Amino acid sequence: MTDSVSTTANQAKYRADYTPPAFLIPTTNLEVKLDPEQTQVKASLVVEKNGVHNNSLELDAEVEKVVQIEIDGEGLSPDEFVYENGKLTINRAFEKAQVVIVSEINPKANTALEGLYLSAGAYCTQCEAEGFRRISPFLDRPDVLSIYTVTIIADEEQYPHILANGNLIAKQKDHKTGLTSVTWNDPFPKPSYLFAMVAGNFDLLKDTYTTISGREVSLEIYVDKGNLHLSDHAMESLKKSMQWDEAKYGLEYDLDTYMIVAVDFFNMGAMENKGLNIFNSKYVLADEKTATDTDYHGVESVIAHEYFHNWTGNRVTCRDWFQLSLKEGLTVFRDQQFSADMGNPVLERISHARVMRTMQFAEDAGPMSHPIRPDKVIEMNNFYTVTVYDKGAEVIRMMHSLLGESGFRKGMDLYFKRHDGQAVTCDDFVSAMADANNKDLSKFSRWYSQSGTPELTIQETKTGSVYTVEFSQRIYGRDDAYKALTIPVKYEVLNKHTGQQVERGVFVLEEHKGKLEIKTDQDVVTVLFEDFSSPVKVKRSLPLSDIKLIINNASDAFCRWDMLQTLWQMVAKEGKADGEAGRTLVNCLIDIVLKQELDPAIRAELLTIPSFQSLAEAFDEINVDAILKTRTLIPSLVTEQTQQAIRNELAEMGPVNNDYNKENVAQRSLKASLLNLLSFSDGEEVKSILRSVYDNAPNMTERVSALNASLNLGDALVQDLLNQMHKSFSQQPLVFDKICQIAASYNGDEVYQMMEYWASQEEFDPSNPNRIRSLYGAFVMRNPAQFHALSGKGYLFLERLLTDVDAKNPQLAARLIDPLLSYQRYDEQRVALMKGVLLRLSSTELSKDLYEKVHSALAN
Ligand code: B3K
Ligand code: ZN
Repeated sequence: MTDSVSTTANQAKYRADYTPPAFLIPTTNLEVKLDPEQTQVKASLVVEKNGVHNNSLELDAEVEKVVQIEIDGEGLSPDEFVYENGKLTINRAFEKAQVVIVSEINPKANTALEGLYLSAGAYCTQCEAEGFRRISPFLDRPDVLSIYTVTIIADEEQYPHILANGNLIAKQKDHKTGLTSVTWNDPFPKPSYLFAMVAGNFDLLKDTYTTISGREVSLEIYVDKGNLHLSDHAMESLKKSMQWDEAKYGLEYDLDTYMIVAVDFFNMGAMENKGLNIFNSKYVLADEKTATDTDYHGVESVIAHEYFHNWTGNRVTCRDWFQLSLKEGLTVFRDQQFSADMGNPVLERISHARVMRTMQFAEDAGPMSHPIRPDKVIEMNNFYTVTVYDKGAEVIRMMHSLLGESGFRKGMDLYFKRHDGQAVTCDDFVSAMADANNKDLSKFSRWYSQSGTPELTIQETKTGSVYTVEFSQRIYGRDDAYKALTIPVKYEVLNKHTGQQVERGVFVLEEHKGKLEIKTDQDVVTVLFEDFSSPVKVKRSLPLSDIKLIINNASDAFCRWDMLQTLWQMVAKEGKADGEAGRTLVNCLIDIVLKQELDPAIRAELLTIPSFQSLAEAFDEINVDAILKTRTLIPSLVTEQTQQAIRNELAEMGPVNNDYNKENVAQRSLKASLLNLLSFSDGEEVKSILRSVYDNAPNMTERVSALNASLNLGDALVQDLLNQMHKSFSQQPLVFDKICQIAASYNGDEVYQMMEYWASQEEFDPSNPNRIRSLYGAFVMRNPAQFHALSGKGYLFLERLLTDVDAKNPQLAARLIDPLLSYQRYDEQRVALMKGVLLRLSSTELSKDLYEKVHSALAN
């Protein structure tokens, strides 16, 4: 009847403007007749007024066409409703009614991969945050919970697996049309963002899990035909997650079936739809031939994350999208705890600290900086950020530190007791934690409302037998507005000469300034922020001798690693490797290369060269050349003196046994670090070592290690090994992605030809986000030498890419632009170049997603 005029204004929404929904939808019946270009969706909704008012029913709607509307069985005339600007407004008054809306959508044309779309021939959905409105007009907001019954009609021969949330309740074939209709019911009321449906032809891996109370749950993983052998690790991870959540939090799964569908076209990692998770195949498929240890870890932690959402997110959900961290920060914290229990807790903390310091601190210092609970949003999809997720998880972790393991658990229990089945706020979560522990967390909750990274200045003094550590917190440039945050500082005091422990504890800083006083006659130094106990920047000038002492003696391996990073940053800032800091760093690294008795997992981390971004963190104005230079000079100097030792050790190690377990992973990662160091000593011999590691590698982890190391030895070797990999793994998209990623990281000018070459291969489908991220995402994120080249070529490359991608897939484009947003932190020439790109982009027609980022970058 009416065509939509789909112009969505770039208007901001504010957290402070929240009002409860004017109507509720307790039940939703959907009938979906699948067709690639004309899918028909009939929604039969029970709609009732919420409170006393005379408002019209205004539904969110971004469907192709609204075909028909009925209220209590009576069709509406065209003047009784308006469909424009993303809203379907129904102008007929009622208290409670059966509202039927028939609409039409086009899954094939859906390149944004939001709503219902086709992924390599299979129908699938992605509704979070606001994608359901692209399937059917609805109150598409997380505080409207509804019980869904969904009937999908399709040709069963073409789509043997027809799935939706909950339990299968009916299936029948219409012999006239030849079509099958399948009906699912989800007994748990849920918001529309958790709706999902899938129809496709898959291989199915089935297993069962008996819950702690003895209920048998059917576990089903659906993968593309031919990939069944790649799904075992995902199934094991799922069972471990279910067991862990019962043991750790007393949380049991609640439906009879848990389904996971792996699809190739997906904008992010995975989605926790109730009972029917949809996953990017990258986080499901793995075997040792094609996946690295990092991939195995990724599968295990993403499976866990989505599973944990069943309670933190689905059973208790968010009142509005500003509260996203309620479910994401908490669920990331839970998946971090899980991964630490499954693997190595220190490595986990190192990786969280890396994410925080490189990505989150940068975001929080840039134009898109926001508190973990944002106040203003234009496009919600732009707020699935490292701030909401990872800083959110750090805030939960600090609560855990303050309340202790059992206090935290008491808080979680009370949270579920109070709020199961509800849509709530971050304040509700903090209140449950506070009430369960009789603690006042009102000051602590400032972490939810204040953005930016606190800077802690540390000063140590010794008077008589009192050793004092003074802390003062601030955010540069925000002195008036900055409210003191609660900052737990886990510390250890060491004897300056012997490295022996004098004391260990937790100091909680609650005001702008605070003092930790220790009575001791010894000469001491403190190790601060053990286990990365708070997400803050530390400003402290320690003599090199103390730094060395901490690297060698701190009880917490995280802090040993951390001090070494500080040393790297000092060298980068000095801009030379032969200064005092440079010499100390080289000596420390040499020691570590030679100290074979150290724990291999930690040794591997200590020998990893910090990323460009993590060294950049040390600069107010990022010195690109100094960072690039430091990242090659230091390892070259280390290798100059340890080459033979490294070669010997590598020869002794040989290929590592294939199984994915802690010990093997540690050995492989040590091997990767050693190979990488070795690659800084030039020469044919090193090339042939890398070649032989590649050729003899029993698994993908070792192949990728050899390839990454080859990046330092010229494009010929890289290309050669990449071609070899391509030949052995043709038509395997996830391996192809690794090839793209490595090629795009090559730091010479040849990278452009290399990218062109790989983009011209049959496997490179530019409409698949995984391909774009692997090739071009790697270029902008992992190739600082070329991306930041002074010619401006890297920036122009990104500009063209963004224009291209934004027209088809705004969410993807909005992720790729991130490195440009920090443009103000670079030198004058680069600022001008990057700003030029942003200005030109701002004068073109942009998606809401890019619009928000480009305009906030330019407004600052
Ligand atoms: N909740 C989803 C993310 C949705 C992103 C929408 N743009 C996955 C997760 O965090 O588990
Ligand atoms: Zn999540």
